Amino acid sequence: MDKREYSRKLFERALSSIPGGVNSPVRAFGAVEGTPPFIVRGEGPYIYDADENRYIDYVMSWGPLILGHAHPAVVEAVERAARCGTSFGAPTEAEVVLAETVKEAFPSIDKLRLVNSGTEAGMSALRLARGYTGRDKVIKFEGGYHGHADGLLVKAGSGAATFGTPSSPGVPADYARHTLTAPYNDLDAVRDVAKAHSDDMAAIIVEPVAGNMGVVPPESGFLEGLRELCDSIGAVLIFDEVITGFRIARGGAQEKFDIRADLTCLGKILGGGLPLGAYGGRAEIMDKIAPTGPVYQAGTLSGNPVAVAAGAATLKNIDTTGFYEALDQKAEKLARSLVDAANEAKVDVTINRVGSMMTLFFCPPPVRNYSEAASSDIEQFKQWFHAMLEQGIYLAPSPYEAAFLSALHNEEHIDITIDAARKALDNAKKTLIERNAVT
Ligand code: KE4
Repeated sequence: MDKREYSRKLFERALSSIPGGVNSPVRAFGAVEGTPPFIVRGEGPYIYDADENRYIDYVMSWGPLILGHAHPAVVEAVERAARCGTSFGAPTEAEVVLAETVKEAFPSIDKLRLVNSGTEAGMSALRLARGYTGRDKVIKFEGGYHGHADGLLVKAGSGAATFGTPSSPGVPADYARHTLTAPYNDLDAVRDVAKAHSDDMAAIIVEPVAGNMGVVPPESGFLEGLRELCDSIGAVLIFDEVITGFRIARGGAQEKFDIRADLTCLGKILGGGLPLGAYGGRAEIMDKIAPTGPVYQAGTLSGNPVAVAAGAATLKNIDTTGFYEALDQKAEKLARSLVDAANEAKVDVTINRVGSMMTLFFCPPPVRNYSEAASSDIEQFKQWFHAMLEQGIYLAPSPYEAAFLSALHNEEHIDITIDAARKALDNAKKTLIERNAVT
């Protein structure tokens, strides 16, 4: 019996009207093959697909749903806002209140601008850093993702060349060349690249905990080294906290590691599952943004009252005593139990975890940068992914993503996940044995 018959039919239909049948590439299951379940609803830690299969969800819409799916307070706030009108294109008090709430959580933010996505936040922060410094060059890190703006779809240049080359057709090489790249956690490499262009360095943009090469924490001194480097060459330090903001602590990585960025990008949890992003930072930089300054950025639906209501309700409901401690304890139990299960199955894995975001890599430790993440066994990951999906555990369909817990994942969900993992890891081990037998 085809457990996902209706999803298959929907996918076939979708392919005729939407590129890849999806509205964001990773959803198409390209990295893991097979048909993506079409989801009809979510509730707490669960999602339900078009064939009424239920899954414990660890994607949580790629991070935003730290309160779980369809949290009553968020749904009620959205309903209440929508009844007053869905958009005005004019200032509202709710936007001011949300901005003040974000400033309380992020002391490095004097002023912020609401936008509609993490991509807009990264794109705008980049333009602002260039406008503020009058310089062109930006450093990003291999495996770092900051949305799909042209200046950030750049990969390491070939060989010794530090100049970035487009990671997508459609990005002019002349533009990509201003984005330089270096390996994550490699301060010497960053210093070399920055010093080679020190008179033209506008910014360094970094995920303070990487989430898009899988979870890779900053090694001790890495973020502090970037802070010192930016101060020494007059570049803007941009922390892309679209994932980490309100995830690993209320004040994100800046709170957790006690460090201040010059500009911060936010998204995901900020919008509670609705389209909302933000960028903010020191007033002397933010005042360069129109209409107070010459750097242009705008948006029809920026600060949209319905999205702001969802975000405000989310930030209010995570602002409770012990919220992160409880979440992190469950994440620690899950990570520890997964390592134990892999050791019992004699499968080499690395688990990188910061708070309630984690990634299981099929390779021995350590995983400190993109090239080490890319050395993990993709075939084993595919087996693992599908074995977990068949048991009702919904993981990110890519080895380079994070798993996220919500406040509504409880001990029982964790235990069910561990039981499923034990079976899935046995599958992964059999794959390894069969493959080794063949080779
Ligand atoms: P959005 O434009 O997708 O809202 O945000 C872009 C972005 C910016 N910065 C970081 C650190 C991010 O992780 C993202 C988006 N994350 C991906 C998954 N890792 C979103 C999923 C997708 O692209 O479908």
